[in-house]
This record gives sequence, C-alpha cells and structure tokens, in this order.
Amino acid sequence: MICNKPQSSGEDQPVIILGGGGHAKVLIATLLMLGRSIIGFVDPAASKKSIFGVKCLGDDSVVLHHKARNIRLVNGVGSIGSNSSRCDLFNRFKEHGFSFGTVVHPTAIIALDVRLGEGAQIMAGVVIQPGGRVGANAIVNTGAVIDHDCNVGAHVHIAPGAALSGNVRIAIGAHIGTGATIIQSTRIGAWSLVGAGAVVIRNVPARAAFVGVPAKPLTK
Ligand code: JB2
Repeated sequence: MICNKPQSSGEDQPVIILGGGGHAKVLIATLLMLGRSIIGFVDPAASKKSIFGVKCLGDDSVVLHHKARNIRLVNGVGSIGSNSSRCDLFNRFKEHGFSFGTVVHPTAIIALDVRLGEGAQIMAGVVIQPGGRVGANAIVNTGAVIDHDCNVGAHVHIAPGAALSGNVRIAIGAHIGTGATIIQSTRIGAWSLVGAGAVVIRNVPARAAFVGVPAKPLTK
C-alpha cells in the first residue's frame, strides 16, 4: 500500500456493483474517478434506472451470466442498523466463485504497511495509520480516522467521521456509528453497535449496543 495512492484491486477487470442505493452511488462516483470500467449495477428493487450514466442491469441473477474470472464485484449494499445483509450478499457471491474488488478513494491517506482484505472499501478523506488492518467487505466511511495498529474485522462498518485511537480491535460485523470516538486499546465485540456520537472508554461485548458519552449499554 502506498501513501495516498488511489487504488482498486483487479484494476484491469470491469466491475458490477451490487445494489443501487445511497452507498452504491458513492462507490460509483469513486470508481468513475478512478477510471474503472463499470458494466452496471444490479438491484432487485432498483429505484433508479441509472446512476451517473451507469445502468441498472436487473437483479442479482444477471451477475451469474458473467464468468467469475472476468469481472470484479463491488458490494454497494451498505448498512442500516446491521451489517448482516451486506455480509450475506458477499458470502453468497463468494460461494459462486466471484471476487470482490477493493475500492480506495483517491483522497484517502493509508500508511505503507496497512493491509486491506478482499472487497474492503475506503472512502473519501479517510486516514489509516501504520499497523492497520481492514478485513474483507468492511467499509471505512467518509472522513473516518483510524490511528496506529487498529484491527477492523470483516464486514464492519465504520460510519462517517468516526475516530479510533491506537490499538483498537473491532470484531466481525460491528457497526461504529457516525462520529463515534473509541479510545485506545478498546475491544469492540462481534456484531455489536456503537451509536452515533458515542464515546467508548471500555470494552463492548459481542452483540451489545452502546450509546452516549461515556458509552453505556442501551436499555429499552
Ligand atoms: O440482495 C441484494 C439487495 N438487498 C437490498 N442484492 C442487491 N443487488 N441489492 C440489494 N438491495 C438494494 O440495496 C436495495 O434494493 C436498495 O436499492 C439498496 C440499498 O439502498 P439504500 O439507499 O436503502 O441503503 P444503502 O445500503 O445504499 O446505504 C446505507 O448504508 C450506507 C453505508 C444508508 O444508510 C447510507 O446512508 C449509508 N451511507
């Protein structure tokens, strides 16, 4: 990984985007900026026929008309509350033998040794410092800051403007809400939810929801 170098894996292969909502629109804008060839997007309930001139091809079955080795998929289904649909979609197409391209916005600043998993998406204005790991199918969304030695698990969504201090571990499938702050060396459990604007100063268990300042378990 080169500092501030825009990239997307499988650079020479055309792309199909899964989904046609808000997250897909941001990805399409980024892929066009990167000069990627886009075949189209697929969405079983598309509200738009095209996005920035990229056409809706139909539902997910259209992807299966393509040879897996000839294309890359980009997961354009984001997350509202949970990352499970996005995870299921990724796994479903992996089972069919397809590969997902990573997408890195040209304005992201990523340290030399950061490793990105398959299909990881690093959006505009993100900073990831040395020692960082971002798992497969994870989203690090607009303007998020990840300091040194953080491990972001597969299928995690770090929402816009969230900040992770050093040595934070976010386990598989967790959602870190917009503008949340997580202090150094904290552990965030699998499939947990950290609310928007929360300040996390202690570990969050798996499948828990923590909100507020300082963050506490959500009680109904
Ligand atoms: O199985 C599917 C599927 N399920 C839902 N396959 C495909 N190809 N598409 C699927 N979709 C489609 O994803 C829906 O029909 C819908 O068009 C789209 C989701 O669009 P929406 O705008 O509702 O959400 P989003 O996932 O693009 O964005 C959410 O997550 C982002 C990270 C929003 O919360 C955004 O605000 C957020 N930035």
